[in-house]
Amino acid sequence: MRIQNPVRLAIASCLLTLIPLSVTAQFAKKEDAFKYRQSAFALMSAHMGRIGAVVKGEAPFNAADVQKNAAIIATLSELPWPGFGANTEGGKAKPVIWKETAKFNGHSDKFIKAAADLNAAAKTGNLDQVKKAFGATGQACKACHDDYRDK
Ligand code: ASC
Repeated sequence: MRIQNPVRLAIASCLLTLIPLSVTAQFAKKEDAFKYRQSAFALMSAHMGRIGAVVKGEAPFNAADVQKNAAIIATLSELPWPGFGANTEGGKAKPVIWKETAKFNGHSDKFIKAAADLNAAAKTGNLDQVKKAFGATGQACKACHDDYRDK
């Protein structure tokens, strides 16, 4: 096998980053959209849980670990939304999402902002700031679940 030319590899990886998220998030079947968005939420929940244990005093405060978890949540916070495109009604999502898109997008924007704030708070290494931002992020999760997720 021929050794890859590193310049070609670099060009290829640059081109890949130019593929917009909207292209990578097209789904052949609506079940694929359910799986995609639910996977993103499940991962966020796991990483919220890790910070939550610290906030509740059930786990020791390790600033570097909290930073890693917050950075992951901030990245994941952007992912589910292209999974709520046209013709993807169903799963645990209430049909009203597709009737009040602007309101739903308002919730997702607020959540993305809260997750970015949590990421910034984690970088300070200050537990009180983490607690405050974690509470706000949890509220943003809950606000959307109350209106838009089936129990
Ligand atoms: C979490 C998680 C949620 C939200 C919600 C906040 O960590 O998994 O679904 O926060 O419980 O009220």
